[in-house]
Amino acid sequence: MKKVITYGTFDLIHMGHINILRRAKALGDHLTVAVSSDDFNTLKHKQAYYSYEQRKEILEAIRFVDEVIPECSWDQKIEDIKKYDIDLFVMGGDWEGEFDFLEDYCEVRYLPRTRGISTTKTKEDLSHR
Ligand code: C2G
Repeated sequence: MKKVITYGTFDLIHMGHINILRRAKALGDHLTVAVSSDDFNTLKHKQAYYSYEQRKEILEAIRFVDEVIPECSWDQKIEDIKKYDIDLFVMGGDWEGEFDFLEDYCEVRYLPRTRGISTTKTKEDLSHR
């Protein structure tokens, strides 16, 4: 069984998130999503609308997602890859190159971002209505 992992905040789920989850799952048999904790979002200078628990539950309801774990620090990826026996690490293209160091532990692939959509844009569009 080929196990895939991806990381993110996944706030206000949109088609950009769905597209990366669909493509990541299609590259293997099992997809683990590490969703940023509220404290880690603070470290990322992100203020999510939905709490960690809500974002976790939403992700668990998406049929491409098999397992959701917390992302609490920048430094847990190598440990996660070993602990969850991961074969493939996937991130959107905005992270191109940032996680190449993981190639010592598993395959690393960056997939093109979905153009024209982001959580920030969603919030801005809604605030101007
Ligand atoms: N994404 C995408 N297309 C978009 C928006 C996001 O493909 N239009 C992808 C991102 O590239 C990322 C994933 O969706 O792979 C989640 O995006 P965010 O929730 O913004 O996550 P981010 O803040 O990039 O956190 O340790 C890694 C970090 O936790 C990633």
